[in-house]
Amino acid sequence: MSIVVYTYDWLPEFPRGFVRDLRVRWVLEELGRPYEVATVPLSPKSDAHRVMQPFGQVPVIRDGELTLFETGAILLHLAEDTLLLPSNRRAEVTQWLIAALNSVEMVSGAWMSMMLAARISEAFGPPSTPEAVEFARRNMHARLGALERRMRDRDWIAGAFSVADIMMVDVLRIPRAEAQLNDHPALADYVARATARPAFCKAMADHMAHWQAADATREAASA
Ligand SMILES: N[C@@H](CCC(=O)N[C@@H](CS)C(=O)NCC(=O)O)C(=O)O
Repeated sequence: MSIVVYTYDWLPEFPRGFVRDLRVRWVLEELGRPYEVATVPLSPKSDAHRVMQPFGQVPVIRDGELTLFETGAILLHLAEDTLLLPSNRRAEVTQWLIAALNSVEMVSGAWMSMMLAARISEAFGPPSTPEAVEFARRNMHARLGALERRMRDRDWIAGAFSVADIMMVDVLRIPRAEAQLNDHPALADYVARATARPAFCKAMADHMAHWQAADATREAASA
């Protein structure tokens, strides 16, 4: 039975390409597993959505009888018993997948939300909070520096390419898009290497096509 990946029915331009259904699509492409995409309304959030994802977020997957949210749990579930989570490297790969979420994304996410707050306040007032953004940025770079040192002498984070690389690289894509990897060349190369993979390219093309189709549906509805 094919897996169903839930994402939003539509989103404005700026988060497209970074919505976390991308990491789920990427794993499925790496594994060559077919999947369907279903949508939940962005606004207002529906009760049916909150039953599947208590925080009203995406992605969610349905795999047979199982409904699962949290991309960490989804990636581990999908990678189980595959080359993306081999039993002889299971502990190490899991360690790095969790490091992506809990040590890197935790600080890059905090920095990102301050950046967004500062950008919004620049546009609409009250005054922005540059010191707070700078504090979060330094915090993130301390973590990125440690990761940079590890990636200087290896291609992938935990031995051969694994589900931990999918998680880590997807977390690093936002700092890279905001030019935060310019002083971390090993990390920039790592992201470039991973995102050159055919599975990533296919996942990204399908992810963006979804948003283009959503624009067309919206335009047709408002015509
Ligand atoms: N920890 C969650 C985070 C999910 C998340 O932040 N989803 C975003 C899209 S990438 C979302 O739905 N944001 C809208 C909201 O929080 O209302 C995971 O990894 O699945």
